[in-house]
Amino acid sequence: MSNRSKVFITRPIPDEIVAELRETCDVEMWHTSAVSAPTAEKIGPLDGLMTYGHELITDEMMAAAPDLKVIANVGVGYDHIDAEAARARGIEVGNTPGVLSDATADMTFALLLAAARNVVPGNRLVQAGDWQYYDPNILWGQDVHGSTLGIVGMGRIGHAVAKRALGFDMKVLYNKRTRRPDWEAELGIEYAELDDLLARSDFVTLHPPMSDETRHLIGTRELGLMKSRAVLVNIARGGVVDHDALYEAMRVGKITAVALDVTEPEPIPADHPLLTLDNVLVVPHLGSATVQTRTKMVQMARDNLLAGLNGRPLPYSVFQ
Ligand code: 8YV
Repeated sequence: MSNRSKVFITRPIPDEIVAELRETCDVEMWHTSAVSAPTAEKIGPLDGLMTYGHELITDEMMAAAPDLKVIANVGVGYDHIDAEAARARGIEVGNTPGVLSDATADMTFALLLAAARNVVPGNRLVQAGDWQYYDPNILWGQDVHGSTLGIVGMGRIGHAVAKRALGFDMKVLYNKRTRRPDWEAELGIEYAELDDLLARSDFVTLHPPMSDETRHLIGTRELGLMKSRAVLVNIARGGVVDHDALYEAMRVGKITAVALDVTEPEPIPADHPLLTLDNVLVVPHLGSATVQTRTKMVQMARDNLLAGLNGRPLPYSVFQ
């Protein structure tokens, strides 16, 4: 009987890392865009699983996999994995914290600036051949510099966003379950209760982890508290914002613009009502999508996977 570990990778990763894993493991990797969600049947024979994407990994699937030692997630958020069930079954779960904070903060600012300054509608207009003469009265946006930014969910990514905001001379408010007086001192940022933050901010960016507590954190009531000129950016998880409430708010122009890196569900259906609105910008979950960052994330996941398969502590365990 072979003592090579059986490993499954849910999305393509760079060839050199697959080759490295193949030195000691039998590796199967989904290659096409027509991937289906992992099933108990698929996971059943595995020793190790690398998740790249957000398909659910349930207790039922783990129950079917008596030899599964490790789930190595490519990404920091692991709400799609039932980690408590994994822990109870003695399965290690690893993620990739820290390495993607700066890329995700960069993308937060890309979305914030694009939404504030009509980058996408402007491009659409030009591409449509509708730029016939210079019109000084179209597509006025909102000043970013000197405005107030409210950061909801102040972890590593929120911290990186705050640092960028200071370069734009923004006043920064933040909301987090546990206050960070050290970050307040370091960055000159101010703690605010959520309602207060929403009422005072010109820009609100969302970064909390997905949980029962943060599901639909932003709904009709919260959108109602925001300034009419406000811009909202969600780069956390789609479920943090109630999309029905958001559609209604954006339809009536309750706030100026929203930019979503994440949606519920993902992908957002092409006929989703939100996509009919000009003040809604949606990109396909690109927060950490840079050559440098995604490469490092996959390397970290590889390190977690190999450690778990070899009975060593994971370098980046979600249980630490
Ligand atoms: C990844 C993310 O793109 O890290 C996360 O939580 O959502 C993204 O950076 C994703 O997890 C890749 O699977």
